[in-house]
Amino acid sequence: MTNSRARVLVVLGVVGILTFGTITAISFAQGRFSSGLTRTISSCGPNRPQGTIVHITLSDRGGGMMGAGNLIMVGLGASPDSVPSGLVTFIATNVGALNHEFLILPAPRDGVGTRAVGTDGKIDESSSLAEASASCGQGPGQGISPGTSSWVSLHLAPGQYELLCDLAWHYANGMFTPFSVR
Ligand SMILES: [Cu+2]
Repeated sequence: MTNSRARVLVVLGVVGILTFGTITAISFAQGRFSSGLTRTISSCGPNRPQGTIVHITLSDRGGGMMGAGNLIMVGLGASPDSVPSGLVTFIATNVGALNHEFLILPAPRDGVGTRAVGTDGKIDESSSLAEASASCGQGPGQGISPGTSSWVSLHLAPGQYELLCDLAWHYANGMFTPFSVR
């Protein structure tokens, strides 16, 4: 190999490395190499949250068809799960890929998770005390879409409560948690 040809190859190699590096950097900047598992959570919430703040996390690893016999992984967590009586603001954030909602009801006599589920996959909501199911909004709505929050405030007396999501089959698949007011 002549000296000049070797020099040309070295230059081409350097140009190639620089080009690859630039494309890689641009791709990272554009998020092309992101795992796809990270979900952008919008920062919407109440302007001036009142009373005790409870953060509700609505999650799933679901998808696909839902029905009486189909299992989906759904979950509902509350932090904290016990508060003093009085005004409480629940801020429910959907970190999953499915729509969800948030309801609070007095705990059933036989304990959380024991409500009857109808053929439509839902429970009897008639004793619901409050609902947050608006995407980036307060109170009832069309469901909390992935990556958004909904919130609701209410006065709670001491007692045992159940927090849940009543979209079809979510309760049946475990989307509930106990909550106590002391
Ligand atoms: Cu749900």
